[in-house]
Amino acid sequence: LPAMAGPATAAEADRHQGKTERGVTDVVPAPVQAKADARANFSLSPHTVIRAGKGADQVAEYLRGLLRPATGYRLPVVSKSWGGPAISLELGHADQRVGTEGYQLKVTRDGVSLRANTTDGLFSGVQTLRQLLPSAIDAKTVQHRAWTVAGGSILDYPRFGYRGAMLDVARHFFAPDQVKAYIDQIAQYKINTLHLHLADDQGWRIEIKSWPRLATYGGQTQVGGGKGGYYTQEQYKDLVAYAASRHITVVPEIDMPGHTNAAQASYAELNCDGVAPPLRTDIEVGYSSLCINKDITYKFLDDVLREVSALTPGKYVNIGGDEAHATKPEDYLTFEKKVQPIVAKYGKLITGWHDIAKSQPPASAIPQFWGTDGVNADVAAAAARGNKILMSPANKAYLDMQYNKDSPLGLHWAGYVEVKDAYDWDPSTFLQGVSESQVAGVEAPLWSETLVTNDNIEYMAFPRLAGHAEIAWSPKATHNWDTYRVRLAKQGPRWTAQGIDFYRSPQVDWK
Ligand code: TNX
Repeated sequence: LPAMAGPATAAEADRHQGKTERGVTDVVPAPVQAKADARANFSLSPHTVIRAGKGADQVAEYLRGLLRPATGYRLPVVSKSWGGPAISLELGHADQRVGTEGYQLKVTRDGVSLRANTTDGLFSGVQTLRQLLPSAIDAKTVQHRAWTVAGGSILDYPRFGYRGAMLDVARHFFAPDQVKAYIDQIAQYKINTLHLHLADDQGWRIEIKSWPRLATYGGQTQVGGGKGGYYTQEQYKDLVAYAASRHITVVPEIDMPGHTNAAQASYAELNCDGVAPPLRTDIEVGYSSLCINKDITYKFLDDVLREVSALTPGKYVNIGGDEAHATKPEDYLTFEKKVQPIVAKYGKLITGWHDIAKSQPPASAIPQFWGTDGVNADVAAAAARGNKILMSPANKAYLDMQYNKDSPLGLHWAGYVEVKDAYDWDPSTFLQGVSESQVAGVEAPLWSETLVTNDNIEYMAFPRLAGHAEIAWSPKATHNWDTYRVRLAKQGPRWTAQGIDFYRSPQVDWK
C-alpha cells in the first residue's frame, strides 16, 4: 500500500485540522439521546469564559479546575458574558425529562450551553462535556494543541438513582488522599455514592470519641500485618466534604454482628467470655461475632451509630450484616431487631448486605444483593414488602474478582470477571422477583484483601467500573457490548492522561 499522506493518528489529525477524535455518541455512560453535528464543533481559546448562572458557581469552578491544567487558558468564571465564546452553565429552564440528576448539553460553533434543574445535573453534564474534548484535556501540564469540543446536542438522565462504588478501607487502609483520588476517578462516570467499608475483622478505621481504642488499637494493623491506620473525625468529615464537592454522597459502613474482630480485640467487654482476642491480619471470614445477649453491645452500637450518623450528612448508614456465621440464626434476628431502631433514632435510613433481608427491615431499608445466582427468597420477599434492592452480584459487580486466572491481584471465589462479564448483566432481570422499579441501583464493591496501592485499586476498578456506571446510568436500550467496547476503548487514553493504571483487557481494542 502507498504510504498515506497527512497525520498518522486521530489525535494528530485533531491537532492539525481542529477536528475531533470523538463525538457526542462516544460518551460513557451512554447518554439517553445524543445527536452529533460535525459542523457545530466549538474550540476553546484563551478568550473563552465560563458563564455561571445563579447557583452554578461551584460546578463552574470545578469545570475550570478540570480545563485549566492542560489548556493553560484562564477560563474565568463570570456571571455575564458579552457575546464572546463561552461555556454557559445554567440552572433551570431545562427539559422536564432531565429531572433532578439529568442535563441538556448543546455544542455550537459559538459555545457550549449546559442546563440542568440541579447542581447534580450540571455536574453530570460537565463530566459529559469533558469527554467531548480530546483526551489530552486530562493531562496535568499545558499541552499546545487545539481544544475542540465535539458538536451536537445531548439530553440525558439516569436510569437509577443509586450509582455506587464501595471501597474497603478496613482490610487495607487507604489514606484520605488515596480515597480522594478514587473519588475523582469514579465521579467522571456519574457515580453518586461512595460506600466506605470502615470496620472489619482486620481493622477499625474511624475515630469514635466514646470508644477511642477502636481506632487507636483496632486500627493499627491490616491484612498482611502492615501498619493500618484510621480517619480522625476531622479527616472523615473532610473526606465527606470532598466527596460532596464531586456530587458524591458517602455511606459509611460499620459491619456487624460479624466482621467485628478489630472491635472485639479493642474492648474485652464486647466478647461473651470477656476476653479480647488478638488482632487479626489474615483473610478468613465468618469467625467473629459481637455478644448478642450483653447490654454493653447495644450501648456500644448506640455510641458508634450516634457518632457516625452525626458525622454523615447523607441519609444512609450501612450496618453490614454479612457472613455472620459465628452468630446463631435466632441471635442474628434478635440483634437486628435491636440495632435497626438505633439507626432510625439517629435520623438515618439503613443499607446493609442482603443478609439483613431475613430480619424484615423497614421498607425504607436497602438490602444490597451480593449473591451470584438469580434466586434469593429473602431478597425477593423484601422487594415484595417494598424494600428497594441495591444490586452488586459478586460474579458481575465485584471489582476485587480476578479478571482471569493470571490476574496478579484479586480473589476468585465468585469466579473470574472479565470486562465483558462485568458489563453483560441487567440489574432488573438478574434476580427472580426483583424488577426494574424494585431496584435502587447498582454498586461496584472493591474489597481490599489483596490491594495495597492506588495503582492496585485502579487496576481492579478500571475498566470494569465504567461498565457498572453505564449499567446504572444508561437506558437499557443502549446496552450493547459491541458498541460499548468501542466507546470504552476511547476511554483508555483518558485514563492514561489521568495516570490511571488500568487493565488492558484483550477484549477491547485499546488505541
Ligand atoms: C465477601 S461480600 C465478603 C467480604 C470479602 C469479599 C471478598 C460480602 C458482603 N462479604 O467480607 O471481602 O467477599 O470478595
